[in-house]
Amino acid sequence: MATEGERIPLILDSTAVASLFDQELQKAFDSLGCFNLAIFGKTGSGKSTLLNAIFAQAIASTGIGEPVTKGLNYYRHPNGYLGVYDSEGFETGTSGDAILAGLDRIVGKSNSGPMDQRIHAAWYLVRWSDRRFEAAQQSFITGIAALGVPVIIVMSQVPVIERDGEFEIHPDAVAFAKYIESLSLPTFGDGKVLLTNALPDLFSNTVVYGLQELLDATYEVVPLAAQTALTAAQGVDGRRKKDAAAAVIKQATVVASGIGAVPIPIADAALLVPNQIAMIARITAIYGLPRSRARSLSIAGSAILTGGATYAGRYVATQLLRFIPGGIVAGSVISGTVAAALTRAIGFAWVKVCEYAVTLSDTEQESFFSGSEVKEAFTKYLKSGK
Ligand SMILES: Nc1nc2c(ncn2[C@@H]2O[C@H](COP(=O)(O)OP(=O)(O)OP(=O)(O)O)[C@@H](O)[C@H]2O)c(=O)[nH]1
Ligand SMILES: [Mg+2]
Repeated sequence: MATEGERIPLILDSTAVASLFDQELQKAFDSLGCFNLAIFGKTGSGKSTLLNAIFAQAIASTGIGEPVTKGLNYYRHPNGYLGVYDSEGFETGTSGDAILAGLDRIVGKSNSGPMDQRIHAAWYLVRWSDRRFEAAQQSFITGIAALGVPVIIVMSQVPVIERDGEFEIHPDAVAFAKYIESLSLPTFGDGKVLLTNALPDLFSNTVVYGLQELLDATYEVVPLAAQTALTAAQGVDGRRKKDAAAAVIKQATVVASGIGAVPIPIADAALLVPNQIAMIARITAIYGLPRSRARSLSIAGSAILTGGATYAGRYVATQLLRFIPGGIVAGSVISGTVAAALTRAIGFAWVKVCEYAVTLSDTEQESFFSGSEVKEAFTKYLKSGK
């Protein structure tokens, strides 16, 4: 980041910009840390399905998995911000005891280590149609809670029908949840049961339900240090991503107004670029983009950076400033205010690009970022955002 009086090399050539972006993206992912979730529930209860719905990406198929203890695999997302302990094929009883013993070791070890190695939360899934909640399940949940890991009880695959904006939840599921709640287990909300359905079912009119509530509950139990990573990893709550991005933009505008405190000639608008690239990289990371690490190069190499931030630097002189009050200052210089406004405009245009990109499938996303589409979208948002 530049301070007054410091000389910054002008980096307008595409290779330098691309490699700077790559470094900044790596830094951005690193500074997010990692949110670690443990997920339990009998085989078929819907663990993998729920994970895919909340994190909007198949963690088990994209992440690198390794068995950490008997009955428990650990997957780390390639972008680094999400770790999942998945108890695939889990049954209660002796295998539950073995997992608890293993967890005890993991938790004991990680609690003395860095924050991003701890287990920050556990979801325990009960499939509504099981209609039975065994003593072994109860003692397993109590066991995890006793390790100091906050547990959230989730009822899964609950049939929910939406009619005129009202949700009809299967009454048997409600009654089953009430029963479990009456046990007042040592979990989130004193044994509260969150009802969810992670897959829409056209045949029975069942809609996706309860994901936002589960996410909100998770934020409540997760330490602040892991919340930024959770914001990047989750794919349900766009508001939280946008707020995090807005905070990044705010910081970057402060830096930009510092750079412009000594008014800079329009031709030197590129002085603002390194700061803008860092901002764009941090926003990109908050949106969990690119979904696969292998794709970061195609983003960096894409026209957005050479044609994006630097382009905007030049664009400033011709178009954008006309729409910013006091934009063209006597002698064609950019003031601190204008530098800030420009950086802000770039930040929010990039947020829109990211908001759009996360709605795309993996293949669509890849072609979006590697073609000219991304640049066109960015330019469009930049012009419409003034
Ligand atoms: N309708 C509906 N079906 C679901 C839901 N969750 C899971 N299923 C279905 O239930 C089956 C099992 O789901 P999984 O997510 O694989 O279950 P799991 O807990 O990961 O199972 P294991 O990995 O074997 O322990 C799949 O056929 C899913 O499509 C849900 O919320 N709604
Ligand atoms: Mg599974």
